[in-house]
Amino acid sequence: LDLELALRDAIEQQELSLYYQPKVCAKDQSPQGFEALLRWNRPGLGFVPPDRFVPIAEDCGLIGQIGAWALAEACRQIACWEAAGYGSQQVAINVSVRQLIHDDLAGMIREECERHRISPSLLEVEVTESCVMSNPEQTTPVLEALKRMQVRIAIDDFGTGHSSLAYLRRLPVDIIKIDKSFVQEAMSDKATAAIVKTIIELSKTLEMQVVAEGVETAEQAAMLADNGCDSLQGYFFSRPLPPEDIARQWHAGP
Ligand code: G
Ligand code: G
Ligand code: MN
Ligand code: NA
Repeated sequence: LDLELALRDAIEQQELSLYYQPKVCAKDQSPQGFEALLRWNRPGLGFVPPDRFVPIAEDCGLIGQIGAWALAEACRQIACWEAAGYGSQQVAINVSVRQLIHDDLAGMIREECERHRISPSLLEVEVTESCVMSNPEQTTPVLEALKRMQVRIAIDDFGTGHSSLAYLRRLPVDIIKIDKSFVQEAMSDKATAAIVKTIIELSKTLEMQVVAEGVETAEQAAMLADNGCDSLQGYFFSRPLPPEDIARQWHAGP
């Protein structure tokens, strides 16, 4: 409850920020875009992990406000990097099921992209399988509306939720993100390695891009590239960083 009150304040006091984690091409490790991740820095107390405050925000109805802020901030950042001569960068945002069902996400994205004069095709929306499958009748039309606007759709944490493969085929999904738990176990466990290969093959069959999350070692990166994974993300390449550090370490100068 304390945290809920503090979180209400955090929005007004501008204590929230976005960090960005690079995604690289598996073949040549060239940068391909970024995932935006919420950070809450409480004055004098340090960072509260999103695993703690996002569920609270979802339960108490603050996630709409926070999600709207994150979307606007990501669009502002894309425009800012473009203006600085860093080119058009692809940015993924994480979206909760409430935002998908109760907010006019497509309308909000259209508005923010117009405001900042950026192409909606630079945005990627990450949703979990459980989020989509919990209410396919309501979530599917939203995803289809986003798709028509050329927003890219990624299924996050793939393999951990209740997925329906039959349903996945009919969703307008562009990208599958292999959950980091599989990536981390694949080197020591044959069955998990087989799951990773199967997800990669599935994504090829469905003509989707496949991204591996949680890549922490060169061995994992090599195994994933050898098996045809398209993109890699994880601490081996970079932790999530504030935008100043991204500009310094990841954007080639103008
Ligand atoms: O940043 P970190 O890797 O600790 O993120 C932990 C969790 O918080 C992840 O599951 C991530 O999807 C979620 N998360 C991070 N940023 C956002 C956001 O902007 N919106 C929502 N809904 N979830 C987020
Ligand atoms: O659920 P989602 O995939 O949106 O969240 C990504 C989470 O994974 C974030 O909390 C991010 O900080 C974390 N993360 C990103 N790369 C790595 C990694 O290489 N190892 C581990 N353990 N966590 C990672
Ligand atoms: Mn994510
Ligand atoms: Na994930």
